[in-house]
Amino acid sequence: MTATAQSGDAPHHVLQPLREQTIELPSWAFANSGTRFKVFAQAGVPRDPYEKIADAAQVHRYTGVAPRVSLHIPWDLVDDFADLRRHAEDLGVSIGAINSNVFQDDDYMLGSVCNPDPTVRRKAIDHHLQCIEVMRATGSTDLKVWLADGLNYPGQDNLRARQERLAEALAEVYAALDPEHRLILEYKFFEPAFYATDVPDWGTSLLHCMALGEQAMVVLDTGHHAPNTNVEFIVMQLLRAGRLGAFDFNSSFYADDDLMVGAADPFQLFRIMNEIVAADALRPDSGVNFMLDQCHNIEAKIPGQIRSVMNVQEATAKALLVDRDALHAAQQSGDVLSAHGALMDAYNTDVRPLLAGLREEQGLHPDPMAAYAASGYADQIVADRVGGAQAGWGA
Ligand code: AOS
Ligand code: ZN
Ligand code: ZN
Repeated sequence: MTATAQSGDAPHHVLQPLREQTIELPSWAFANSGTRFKVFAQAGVPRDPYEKIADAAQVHRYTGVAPRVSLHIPWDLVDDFADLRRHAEDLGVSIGAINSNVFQDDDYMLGSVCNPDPTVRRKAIDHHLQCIEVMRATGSTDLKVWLADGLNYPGQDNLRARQERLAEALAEVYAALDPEHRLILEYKFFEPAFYATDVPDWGTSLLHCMALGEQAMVVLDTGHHAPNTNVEFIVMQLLRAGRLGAFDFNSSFYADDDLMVGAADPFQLFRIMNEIVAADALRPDSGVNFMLDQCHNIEAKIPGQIRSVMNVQEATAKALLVDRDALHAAQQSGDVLSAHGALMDAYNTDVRPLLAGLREEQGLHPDPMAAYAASGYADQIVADRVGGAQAGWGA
């Protein structure tokens, strides 16, 4: 039997966090993307950063919980970032994290800030300083750093020397931050390098963040772990350390699949959100930025993002429904099955009516997917966005 939760019955401690929750969307999710084998172009895809933000604003319009858009530099480079910021604000959204990109130039073949060549390191550091300027112009507060640096072969470079170069570069970038800025450092266990990655795991990211200072935090991309890694344990540990800066949510069957969050393993997403709720880290001032990092290769992009946002909301609602008193009592008395049952009862609750009720309370359509489909926006962009180069996953 599936229990159903309705918004009318749900207590304040379940409803209020859901009303306050926000999820940040990646600009690149709206552009054409694919694998290294093929990019399937879709009609109506944005031709520039302005159109990517317009599409992101549609996701916010129908879900009510996605008010920020992360940018990627230089993919989202424009002449006037203050103008791009105004454009976003006119559409009811704001600019979120600024993602640096030190992986697509030929210069970076042997790495960026870890490269043995100091001129390449200088170029990579300068790019991050440019990203901080973009943050100032757009009102962004998060500089998100993901480095493709690494080695393909043992002996290719000195592992320890690369860590020293990394620390030195991060320190220079960190020193340029404004007081309200954060540097959020993402880790990834492999790809594009296959032998050793310079920021491969949460421990390495955390060590660098701790050396930098309190404005440095770890980014946890859910697809950046070996299969079967207990990701919620990492979430808990980073929360304990006060250093979980952000998520890059997506789902993964094998590696960095960048599929819609909650598609591969909705139970894992619930377990992650359960640790967030248990640590009271859903609060908007908790410092955790709930971002998506996805690429929609074969599915439509705007509804793909809407579905992802809804999946995060559903996992959050289920985590909020966990009977914490019963769970604690069962844990304290060593009642293994009741403790596990407290989690499973919440996970198996159908929270869709509860979320539909909350949307109606906010003047939104209860079904964002249906409301978007009925809006005519998808046909409109196909008609409008003809000519010009479509923005791809990349420049
Ligand atoms: C790369 O694997 C990372 O997930 C980064 O977050 C990256 O910047 C993003 O996927 C856009 O390429
Ligand atoms: Zn990521
Ligand atoms: Zn990734």
